[in-house]
Amino acid sequence: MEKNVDVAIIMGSDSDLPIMKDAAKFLDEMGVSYEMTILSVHRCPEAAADYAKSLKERKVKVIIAGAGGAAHLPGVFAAQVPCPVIGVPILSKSLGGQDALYSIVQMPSGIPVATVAINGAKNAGILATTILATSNEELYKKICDYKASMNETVLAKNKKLQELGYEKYIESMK
Ligand code: RP5
Repeated sequence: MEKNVDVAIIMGSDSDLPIMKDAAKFLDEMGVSYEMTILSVHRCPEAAADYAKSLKERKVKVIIAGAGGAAHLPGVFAAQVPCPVIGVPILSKSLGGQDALYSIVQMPSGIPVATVAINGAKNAGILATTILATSNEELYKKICDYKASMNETVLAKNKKLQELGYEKYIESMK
């Protein structure tokens, strides 16, 4: 029997994995349960449809779907599973990821896919966690802590810039 998870990370090919791992990494850091799957709605449409059915039956809460080129994967899952779908357009050599970006973001009315930047898998992980945090106090606190730590990091960098000046700052970055 398939286990239950909060998030399903799906990608169209193993060539997407080096990017999509960033979503998994963030979910690991936040302690969010997920599963990762390689499935193509073009190359293995029946297996993809079976998996969409399984996600619906298991009431998975968020889907992160990454694909490149004519990137139909996020939209096809959004059409079949009643949970938020976050699409990650994967950079391709030929059109610089714009093919996937437009394929994912330009969904017809009625079937939305929340689209992050080209190769923006980490942001997809953050967004998925933020969605789950709306009904999970522990995750809500973790997201607040994450944002607070970013805040501190930037303020510390600015303090250093004021103290060192730009030349020494750049030197310190080497
Ligand atoms: C898409 O085609 C995949 O999501 C991948 O980004 C792209 C290329 O796939 P491969 O030819 O590398 O398997 O379906």
